[in-house]
Amino acid sequence: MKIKVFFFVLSCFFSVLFSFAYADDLSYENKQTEKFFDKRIRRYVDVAKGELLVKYKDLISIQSINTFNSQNNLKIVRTLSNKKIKLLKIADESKNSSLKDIVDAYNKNPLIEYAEPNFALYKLSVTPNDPYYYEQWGLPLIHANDGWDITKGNSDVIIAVVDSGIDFTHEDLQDKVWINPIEGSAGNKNNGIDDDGNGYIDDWEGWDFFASDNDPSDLDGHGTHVSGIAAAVTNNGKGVAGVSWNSKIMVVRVLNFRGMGFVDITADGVRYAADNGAKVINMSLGSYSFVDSMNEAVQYAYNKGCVLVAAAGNDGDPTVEYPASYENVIGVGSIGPDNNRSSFSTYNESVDVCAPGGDGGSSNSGNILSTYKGNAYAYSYGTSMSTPFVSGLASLIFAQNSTWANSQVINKIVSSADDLGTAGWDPYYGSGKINVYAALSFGSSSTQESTTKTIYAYPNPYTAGSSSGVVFEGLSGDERISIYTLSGNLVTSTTLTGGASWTWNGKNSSGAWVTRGIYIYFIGGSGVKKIGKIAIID
Ligand SMILES: [Ca+2]
Ligand SMILES: [Ca+2]
Ligand SMILES: [Ca+2]
Ligand SMILES: [Ca+2]
Repeated sequence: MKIKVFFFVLSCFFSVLFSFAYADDLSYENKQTEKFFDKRIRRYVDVAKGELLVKYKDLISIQSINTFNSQNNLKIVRTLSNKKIKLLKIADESKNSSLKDIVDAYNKNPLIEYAEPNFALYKLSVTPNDPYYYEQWGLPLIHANDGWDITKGNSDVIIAVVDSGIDFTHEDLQDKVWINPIEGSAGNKNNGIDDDGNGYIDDWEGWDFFASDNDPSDLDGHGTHVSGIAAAVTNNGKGVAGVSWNSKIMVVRVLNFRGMGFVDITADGVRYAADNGAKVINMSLGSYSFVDSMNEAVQYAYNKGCVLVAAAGNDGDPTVEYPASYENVIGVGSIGPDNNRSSFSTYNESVDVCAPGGDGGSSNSGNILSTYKGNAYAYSYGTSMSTPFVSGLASLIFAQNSTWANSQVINKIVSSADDLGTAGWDPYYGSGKINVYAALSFGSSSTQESTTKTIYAYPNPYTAGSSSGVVFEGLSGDERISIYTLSGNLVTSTTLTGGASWTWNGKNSSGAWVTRGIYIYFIGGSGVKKIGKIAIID
């Protein structure tokens, strides 16, 4: 009994407070809303309860305004900066006035230019409802949540994950798998016929290049983890969020149950992705050797319009890894939650940008949570994890700009990155941390296609000890150049501090002449990745 009395007193108090509030000014912090059916968009929206914005025509008398307002149970509470517009509110809330009827009545009055409810607005930053999203520090770190206001991707943009396959039964991935439209249609799925004539029989959900069959299920877990980072089913109330909510994942299995593969099938896998409609190819894998057949497959896919993204490596030193070091591949380094380079992240000319890859620590919280085989979720770290963040971003840019060339997408990713480390491009962070929001904010503005830099190195072959050395021309003056042996040992390295040319004197970093043979040079810089061979002869 006492409790009821208490509530009665309290409600009286509040009603007094509210009437006072809107009579004086409007209490915006506590303003109530009601639902209003907006005929123009045919849906219910939130509007301020009992409020109306009215624009009066010129030469209307204050008397006629007041008369019409009181006939409709309204009173003026505020004049907007545009003095012709008044905010009106229901004067006596005990009378049952319908906002819809009031709006209609005011719009029919010839003295009134227009009348409309005081529509509510909401902040537009997107927080997906996936329960583990709050563990996914990597997504806000690259401003993915802000970027999702602009686009959440498009199912026409396919990301090929060239990896260990995928867990097709995973609750947070199964709806995202690319289905080959011809092989996947009824009757064609497992009929033993190569219905689309692409050379792979019944490849309706990707291909297993390791086992040469049509079941690229993940026996390792790596490919499932990578796939979830790029494009897990997002905002489904389950598991994790992916960078691209709507892209499809093409499953290309080239790594076995231990996460090991070979370049022959990987090269075929990259070509398969390019030939079957992938726009983005994620390669969270690498080896130390330059392989012509693999490089040719990468360039083939690039020339078909794909954006290729590869992990820089987990050696924590400048050791060169491929495919990240091939030309036209976005090489990705790793950062931890503090924006510092992960200690394991390879630093060299291959690094174009960096993305979250974990701190490599023993506590999970600094590492990357994603989907895992067995319909599970797991933490992992490595530049393998950084790479699909960039692939996801590439797919969002393609979704926003469907006519763009791959070079424009690459340019946008690099040019919108947040610089880290020393100013400008550097071998630790590349051009910086990817920024999804920045990449999409001005995404539709025209972007220059990356100018293909022509850099010459001559004479080549070079006779050791002759003339002045091997001259590199066509440089911008801020690049880093490294010379390696064919087996990957660093001979010498320099970071330019100006000048359009640089000369290698044919000596190693200790000042000794190198022996005859083939050497590989790498040139890295902002939007620049050049690789070439120099022959040293006696
Ligand atoms: Ca086929
Ligand atoms: Ca078939
Ligand atoms: Ca999810
Ligand atoms: Ca930098």
